[in-house]
Amino acid sequence: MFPAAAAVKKGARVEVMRTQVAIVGAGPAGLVLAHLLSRTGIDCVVLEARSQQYVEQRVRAGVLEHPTVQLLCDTGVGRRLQEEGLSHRGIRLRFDGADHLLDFVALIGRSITVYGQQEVVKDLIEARLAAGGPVFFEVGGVRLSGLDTDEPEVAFTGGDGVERILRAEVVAGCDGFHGVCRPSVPTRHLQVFEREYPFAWLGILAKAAPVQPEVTYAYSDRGFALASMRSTEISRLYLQVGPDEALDAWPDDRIWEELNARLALDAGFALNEGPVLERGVTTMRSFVVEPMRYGRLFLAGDAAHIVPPTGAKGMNLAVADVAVLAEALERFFATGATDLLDGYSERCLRRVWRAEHFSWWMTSMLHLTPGADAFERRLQLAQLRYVTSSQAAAKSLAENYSGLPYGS
Ligand code: RFL
Ligand code: PHB
Repeated sequence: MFPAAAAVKKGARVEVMRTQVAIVGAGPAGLVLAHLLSRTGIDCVVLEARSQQYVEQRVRAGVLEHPTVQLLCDTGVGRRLQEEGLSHRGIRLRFDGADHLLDFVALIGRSITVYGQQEVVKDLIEARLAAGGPVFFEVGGVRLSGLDTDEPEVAFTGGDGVERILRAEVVAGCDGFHGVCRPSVPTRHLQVFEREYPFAWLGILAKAAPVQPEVTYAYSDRGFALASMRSTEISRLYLQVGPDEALDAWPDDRIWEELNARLALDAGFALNEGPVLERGVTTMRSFVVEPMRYGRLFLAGDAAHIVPPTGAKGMNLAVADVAVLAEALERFFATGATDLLDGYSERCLRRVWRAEHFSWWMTSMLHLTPGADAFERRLQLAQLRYVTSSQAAAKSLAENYSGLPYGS
């Protein structure tokens, strides 16, 4: 970081700092970007509203695509992921009382890895702090200004109560769907594309050994269920519920009973049950803003787009965005050329829209839409039978799920 200077503003002490890239948000997008930039000697400062402990414990995604795993391993933050991550050959689709394995390795030669998002976050924070890179946790009052100039600024209050101004050449808006970066862009400069779904996911983390060997998506007359895991001892399980579902309505017994009913197999199936360690309800939404840039502000990850979690794409898209952004910034700071920065939004959006389609398609195929008639149900079953019996259709699912190459 460049040396901080002290200035006096309206009687209060304001610390002015300089950096090349101000990164707002220490989720996967912000932390991977900071990691990639630091490796090429680009100075950056990360600002995070929550505490370190909070971001390291926030239970979210679990499936890493092949390109995400490759990027983390190739850039030196994949040691624990390789040791503790569960490498899976594919996924299972469960319907008609039977399991249908989609073996991605056999279909397209690529696997996926189950490794919790908070573990990725922990690994990245550890790497950043070990490299002496600044991360300001528990910041408040983040305000962006000068985005349409060459000297944007981010004002914030540090966790220590000190008012600070961060002067940068570029701001990376990695602050998620509810952050401040996207709303800092004048609305006439952004076009919003959006879908809400008439259901949500109730998710639990349980101290119970997973029974099924792969992540299993179940289509049933009672609604969708998903059986995933975090380790050989910890299960991650989800149930489709109403969009405004109250958690209180779901005592543990009801959750286990409903999961077992939706995951039933003709040959018999029962989950291992155990203490519920964490629970929450997630609403389902598709959302994209175009372009992913305004002046010197570049939006990445959930700040720019949201997918319903059925395709396991959200975190992977966040990593893909910042891989593209890091390459563009590297060129910009090395040569002053803006061509890659100018192409950032378009390049990301091609891949984003492919993932949006895949996530919407998986969601539509697997969930019970309230009020759906027999025609819609027959269409869903026809599609499920097709993707599990046609090599061509199975390959298409495998290619999308395991992750398309960056820039495609
Ligand atoms: P994040 O992770 O939301 O990080 C944004 C960070 O910005 C901070 N922040 C601010 N910091 C400073 N100032 C402000 N004003 C700020 N406002 C916010 C926040 O505290 C936070 O730390 O966004 P990012 O980095 O773009 O990463 C996106 C992913 O987190 C998200 O897409 C995934 O979790 C989505 N997702 C899944 N993605 C996958 O790739 N595979 C999966 O299997 C998968 N499963 C899931 C999911 C998301 C889920 N939920 C809970 C939404 C399953 C679920 C249930
Ligand atoms: C998870 O393990 O949390 C998970 C797996 C697959 C999904 C979403 C979440 O599609």
